[in-house]
Amino acid sequence: MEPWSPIHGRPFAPVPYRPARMPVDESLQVATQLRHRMQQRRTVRQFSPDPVPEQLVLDAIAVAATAPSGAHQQPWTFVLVRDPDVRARIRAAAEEEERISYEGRLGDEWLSALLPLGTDTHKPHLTDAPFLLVVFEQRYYLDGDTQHKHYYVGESVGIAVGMLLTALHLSGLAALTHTPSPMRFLAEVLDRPRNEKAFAVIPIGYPADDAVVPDLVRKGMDQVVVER
Ligand code: IYR
Repeated sequence: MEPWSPIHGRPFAPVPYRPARMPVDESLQVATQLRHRMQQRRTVRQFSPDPVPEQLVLDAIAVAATAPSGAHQQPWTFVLVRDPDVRARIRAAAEEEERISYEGRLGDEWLSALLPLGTDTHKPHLTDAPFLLVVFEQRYYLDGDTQHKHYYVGESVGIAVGMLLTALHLSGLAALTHTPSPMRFLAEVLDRPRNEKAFAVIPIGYPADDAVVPDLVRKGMDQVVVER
């Protein structure tokens, strides 16, 4: 059987990997700081109009694109939407889908799970945040008309988005992971090929001066870690 890789077209040769070993006390310091900084990450829904250097967003995308992926197929596309008209169309379509969702499509159980967060159909951040990033998962690889399977697509793109959110936060930016449902309109508005399916819409910027977030509590370590 021949090795197959859409990007490289050849097997990956084993090359030495010898990162300098970090002294343990330094590791512990870094880990504590990181843990503290990540505790401060919050999903933000009100953005400042203040401009954001595009390089910060590109650097965060570059971090996301280092994520591990099934068979190293890197099944993601990050569409950075600039055009105000396109953003207005995305907002209008998303708000229309959300209207149907909040008016009943979600069902009572889902709606009551959202009540503590206070979300609604109003999505001003889609047009107002300095950047709008739409992440697509590549359901399969498209080579002309030929389709090749991709593996663990949702897991791979989910990990990449997690890394993106971490990078944005550590660079001082705020983001919102928005998943309008259904999201088919995004592939249409952004003219994506048929192998791509929207995964999340991520407005990015600085929090508005008067931004508020729900006073939520994160699970403690004793609730998330089990040792055996
Ligand atoms: N997509 C809707 C509803 C929504 C769903 C979940 I799960 C959330 O954590 C938040 C919102 C919306 O964006 O309002």
